Amino acid sequence: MTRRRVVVLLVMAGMMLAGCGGNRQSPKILGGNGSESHRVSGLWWLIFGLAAFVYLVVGGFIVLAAVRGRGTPAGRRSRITDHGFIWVGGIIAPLAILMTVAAFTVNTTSALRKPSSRELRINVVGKRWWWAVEYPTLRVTTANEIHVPAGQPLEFRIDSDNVIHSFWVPQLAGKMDAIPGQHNYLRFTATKPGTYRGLCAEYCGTQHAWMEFLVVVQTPGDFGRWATREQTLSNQSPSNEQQARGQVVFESSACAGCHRIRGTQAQADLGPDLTDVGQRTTLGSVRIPNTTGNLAGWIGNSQTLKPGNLMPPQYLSASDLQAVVAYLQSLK
Ligand code: HEC
Ligand SMILES: [Cu+2]
Repeated sequence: MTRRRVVVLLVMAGMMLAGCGGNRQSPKILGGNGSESHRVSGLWWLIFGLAAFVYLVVGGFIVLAAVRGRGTPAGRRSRITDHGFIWVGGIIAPLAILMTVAAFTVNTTSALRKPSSRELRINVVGKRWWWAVEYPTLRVTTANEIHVPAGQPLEFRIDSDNVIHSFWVPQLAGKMDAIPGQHNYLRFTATKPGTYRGLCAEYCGTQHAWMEFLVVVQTPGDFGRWATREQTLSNQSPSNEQQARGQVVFESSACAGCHRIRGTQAQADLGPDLTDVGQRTTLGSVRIPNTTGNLAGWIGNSQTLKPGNLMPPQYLSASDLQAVVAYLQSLK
């Protein structure tokens, strides 16, 4: 191999490996913090191991052939050994390896889809470009940030009311398409508390790249407290004058035509449910952190942050905007 070829190969390997490790925030495919991803990465390593083995053996023969050269002209004896070699190397070994892979794949696939009686059902709907989240048994609705208890089997029912999206949390489970007019189910158990990033894995329009979400895996106790808090939010009333004014502005302006805040006049579903927006850590499907400045900026003109999204700029006076921000922040 010439020196230039070696350099080119090294650069290419470096580029391929650059995708691994590093940024802790990025979703990892072989994370294995959910029952499903654990099984999938187990299968992945098995296939990788077998493939690497085959690669080394074949590579070894190629090296051997190159080193040995043609040698003496082929006689009768070597032809007979070639025969056995083709039977074993060309038919028996590939068959055994492929059948092993097939058996483990079928086994893994059926284990992934097995329903359990203790499941927590979560309905997720892919919107343009955000995720609506509902816990039918808990009577809780939220958006973009999905809280789940560790250790309990989860059943996600995935839908879309527009184009096809795909729900993917690499560290917890495989992808599941969100298809209009069809319920798809994704079952897994998250094992380790933490916040995991999810994303839309099917191109769905201009803001596809900003259609992310978070899965917040909590201990069962923390999750129970979160759910109880969510259930009481609709009985909450503003605790000061500014927040009360914010609520009036919200209910009497365009906001109420697109958003729902349980327990108020705002009961629309075009935008995310804002009943608990004060406890969310991000806005706009993980576009920006949920801070006072970002919240005001989003309401004023979210088009600069997420061009083409379905929320038009809102023209509020400075004091109305402040009041709405204070009101929304109190919803937690
Ligand atoms: C025409 C419909 C529409 C109107 C009017 C509207 N919104 Fe929205 N809003 C949306 C949509 C759609 C999104 C989601 C955008 C995305 O992430 O792609 C959104 C997102 C938001 C978010 C971020 C929520 C989250 O968790 O990501 C906030 C906060 C918000 N709107 C507040 C308001 C306020 C306050 C008003 C009124 C001043 C308002 N909206 C008016 C449609 C609307
Ligand atoms: Cu999408």
